[in-house]
Amino acid sequence: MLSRRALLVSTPAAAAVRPATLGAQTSLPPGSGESTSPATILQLQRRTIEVNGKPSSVFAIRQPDGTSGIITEVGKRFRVHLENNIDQPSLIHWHGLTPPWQQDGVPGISGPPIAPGGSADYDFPLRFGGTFWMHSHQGLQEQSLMLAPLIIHDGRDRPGEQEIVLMLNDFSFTPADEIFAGLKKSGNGLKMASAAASAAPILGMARAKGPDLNDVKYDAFLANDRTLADPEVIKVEPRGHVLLRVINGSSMSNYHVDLGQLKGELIAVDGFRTAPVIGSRFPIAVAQRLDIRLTLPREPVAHPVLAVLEGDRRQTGIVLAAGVAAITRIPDTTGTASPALTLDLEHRLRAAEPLKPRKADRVHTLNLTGDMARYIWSINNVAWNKDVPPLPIAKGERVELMMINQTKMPHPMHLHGHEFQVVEIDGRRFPGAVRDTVLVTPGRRVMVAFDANNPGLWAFHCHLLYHLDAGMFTTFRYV
Ligand SMILES: [Cu+2]
Repeated sequence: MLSRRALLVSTPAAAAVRPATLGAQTSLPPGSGESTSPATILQLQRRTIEVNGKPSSVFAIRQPDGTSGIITEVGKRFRVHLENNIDQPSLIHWHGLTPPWQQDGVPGISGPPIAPGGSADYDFPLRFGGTFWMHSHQGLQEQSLMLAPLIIHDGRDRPGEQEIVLMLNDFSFTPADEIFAGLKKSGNGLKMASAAASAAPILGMARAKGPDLNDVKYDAFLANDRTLADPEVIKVEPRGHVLLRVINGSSMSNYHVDLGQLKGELIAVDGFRTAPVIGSRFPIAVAQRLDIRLTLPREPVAHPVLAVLEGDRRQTGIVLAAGVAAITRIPDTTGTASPALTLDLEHRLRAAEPLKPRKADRVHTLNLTGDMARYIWSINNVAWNKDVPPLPIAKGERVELMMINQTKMPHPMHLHGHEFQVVEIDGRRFPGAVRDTVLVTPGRRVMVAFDANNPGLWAFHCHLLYHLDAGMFTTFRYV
């Protein structure tokens, strides 16, 4: 008999909310979970942060010693005991990892949420290293910072290199459910009405009138929980080497990371290595990560590392202080608005370890659709509900997903449980980046390929939190 240790949710209340689709939770293969290293304890907590001089109650995912999230190593097992210490159900998704499907942390798909006071255990091998993160997939908790870094060290870490994690978040004093209600009531409806547009946008319109960005107006943008009024200042060495791990943990906001005078070497996206790209400005969509290697100049200077909201002047960031350097106040708006994110970098990225070339066994066309006036977001005009059947694929197949954005908003599309490779943009084939979240900008067509090597029921969705909640979500299933 297999042991039943895949995901043990320890409260009866939680067990009552099992997902119907694939039945009860199953087990890990025999022999797994035999590691003798103790599980890392992670606790879902409430905490108070101060934003713009005002206190705000938000969430945290922390170890008992206060460490946010997890730093571990490739080759080790991901052994975690997750305790829900908040007063509402929750479940955490290990974004970018490839666990057995029952441990993927999507309520109603992978398993039930953990009831208040309950806990769950996770145990699976870490197949690859890189910059990942974890976040709640329950309701709108992610907006209240129920998220943390998940860093897996591997051979890319150079000796003597200083590692800096930069977590980006959008922040509002308005509760997330009120934000969502506001979007449904008036948000995009007004914008669309004023543009005299129909509720069924077409490709040509999306291109002709320009994108529709930032449908939530945030009170602040955070870099490691702080704004530029009081940014985190990190000591670095003149001539020192830094590996900057940028995580866009925002609910709705895409940015350009701006290194100012510094030139960085982008070496990985979403944890997966790419051929290096040198630059001082890199786009990062919601849920994506960038690994950027920096070499600091010899002069003692303070180097701001900023993230500028797309299509907007607002920014956030941290300061790298090399030696004894004067630190001047950085305004939270730039002089000129940042452009919308494009697919230019995506076109240029080349995977360091691409998928083996192979013809697709199956292609799914996924039209990204929406009714902006009613704030309903959908895939192939179907807004997710529990009766939507999973898309079929079969074990061992090479699957290609053709995503066609028929809306005026950009959608960062995320596949759970598998890494994919970007293989085509607007009909042009190329061996692009391996990653787990790709931005599909308005009117564009992006194709990704993946190998169906992790059977189960898997989520695929737009990572903009309110689009996801409004229905731009579907599933794949195979055994
Ligand atoms: Cu979306």
